[in-house]
Parts: sequence; C-alpha cells; structure tokens
Amino acid sequence: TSTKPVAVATWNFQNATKLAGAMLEDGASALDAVEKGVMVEESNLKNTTVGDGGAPDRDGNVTLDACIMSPDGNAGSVVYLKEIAHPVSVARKVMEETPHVMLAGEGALQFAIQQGFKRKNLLTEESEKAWKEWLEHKQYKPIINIENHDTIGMLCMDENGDIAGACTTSGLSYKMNGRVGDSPIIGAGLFLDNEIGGAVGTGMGEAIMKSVGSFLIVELMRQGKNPQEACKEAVLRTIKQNANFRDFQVAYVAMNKKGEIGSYCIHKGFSYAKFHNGESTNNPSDSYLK
Ligand code: SD4
Repeated sequence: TSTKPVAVATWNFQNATKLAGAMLEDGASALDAVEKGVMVEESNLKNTTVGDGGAPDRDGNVTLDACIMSPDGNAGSVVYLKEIAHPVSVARKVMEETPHVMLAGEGALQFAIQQGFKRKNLLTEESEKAWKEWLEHKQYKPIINIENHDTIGMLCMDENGDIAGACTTSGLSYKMNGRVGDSPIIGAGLFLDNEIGGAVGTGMGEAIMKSVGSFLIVELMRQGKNPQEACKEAVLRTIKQNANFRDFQVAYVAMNKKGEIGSYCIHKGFSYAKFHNGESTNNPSDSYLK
C-alpha cells in the first residue's frame, strides 16, 4: 500500500489527524489539511496549551504563537497574538497576503482584524481560575507532560506526495509577559523541505530554539538518517547543551519524503497521532529517559 496520504501530529491529537487525514483522502492539499487539522485543537477548550482556552501568561494575557509552511517552502507566522482563536489561519494569511514571514503582537492583531478575523476573549472561566490559583504560589516550574494535552505540531503529506506543516500553541503556561517560544519560529518548532521531509517539536521551547531543532532534523534526514534517527540526534544535541535536561521535556516528530514517521523525546510519556489508510493510531515515542 502507498504511504500517502498521511497526517501526523504531536501528542494524542487524533481528532486533529482524523480530520486532516480524511481531508487528504478526499484529495485536499497538504496545506489545507494541516491548517484545518491543527484548528481542531485551537478550538478545543479542554486543551489549555493551544488557542481558545489556552493558559495565560503570569499577568493574565493569553498570547498565541503559530506558524505554517507550504510545500513550496513558503512560510507564515504570528507571535504574541491576542484575542484571535485561530492563529494558524492568521499565519497562513501572513504567508499568502503579505511580503513578510512573521508578524508580532499589536501589528499581528491589526492585520488579523483587517483580514476579517473576529476578536474574542480567549481566557475561559477555567483558565482564569487555574491562573488565579497559580498566582497564590507563583512557582514557575514547567510541567513535563501535561496529560497529553499540549502544543500541536502537525505534518501532512497529500496524494501528490507534497508536505505541509503547522504548529500552534499558547506557549508555556504562566510564562513571562512577552515571552515567545519555538512554535512560531521557522526552523525551531517547525521546518520542512518538500524534497526531504518535515519535523515538528513540542516541549520546552527555549531548548528547541537554542538548537534550531526542526531544521536540524530535516538536515539530518537530508544526510541520510531516517526520521527516528534524526529526531534522536536532535534530542541528544539538546541533552548535551542543557545540564538541566531532566527538568523539562523536548519531543520531536518527523516525516520523510517516503511518508516514514519517526519520533524521539527526553522523557517517557510523549506520543504522536497518525492517520493513514483510514486508520487512526496513537504511537508512543521512544525516549532518552526510560
Ligand atoms: C513553547 N513549545 O512555547 C511550546 C510549548 C509546548 O509543551 O510545546 N509545551 O515553548
């Protein structure tokens, strides 16, 4: 059987991969499927690390980061975007409607409104309550695996064999105001080269940014590593670079041009969702710490 089309996503986000996978099987482009796929989690109020219902920063602001890449190598990104429930769609507009790759903060919001996106309060009753409870102790300790609800990074390969990717998040819960993570940074949270493959990352964005993880993985696949080996090498690089690597999670999923998937992470507990040939699966990732 053919390996394409196929959709994969970080964590057990099978609702996202099922939707994207079904679209791909109906002949949708990888770009359309990947955007609609991650939007499932942006809308999911129970997911407190993506989109609507995402945890705020220390000061109570919900600020979203997202990016998207198309098979032609084009990219769009938004950082520190407030009050817009689907940052990935704004990122796609940045890619398609502007001469730029990345828009931040107030300018990104202005652009979104011009493009017809509606403002919305993204702080839910639950996320406000959790933030207020956090304020009582103000301990800033990133949690390693948040019950499999986390940043969504997704890669799709369509029937033509073309690859697109997207990544969207509210970032680390109770981050400093102004903090931007890896997820909207092309090369860090997401990278692809349609001739080689793609990679997405989740976990401690600071560590992913410092090693330009997704770009590294695609380049390692270019040199002949399979997706699993490439993800492992990128995680080993992070381990070498950060003496405190036991205190945080970094996880990657990669896909090569053959539609082969691989993943690797620091801590046990990460998995990736996959939809292929009408079948939806959750796949535990190999980890450095067992
Ligand atoms: C960030 N990588 O902002 C994102 C958050 C994440 O698990 O993936 N959390 O650093």
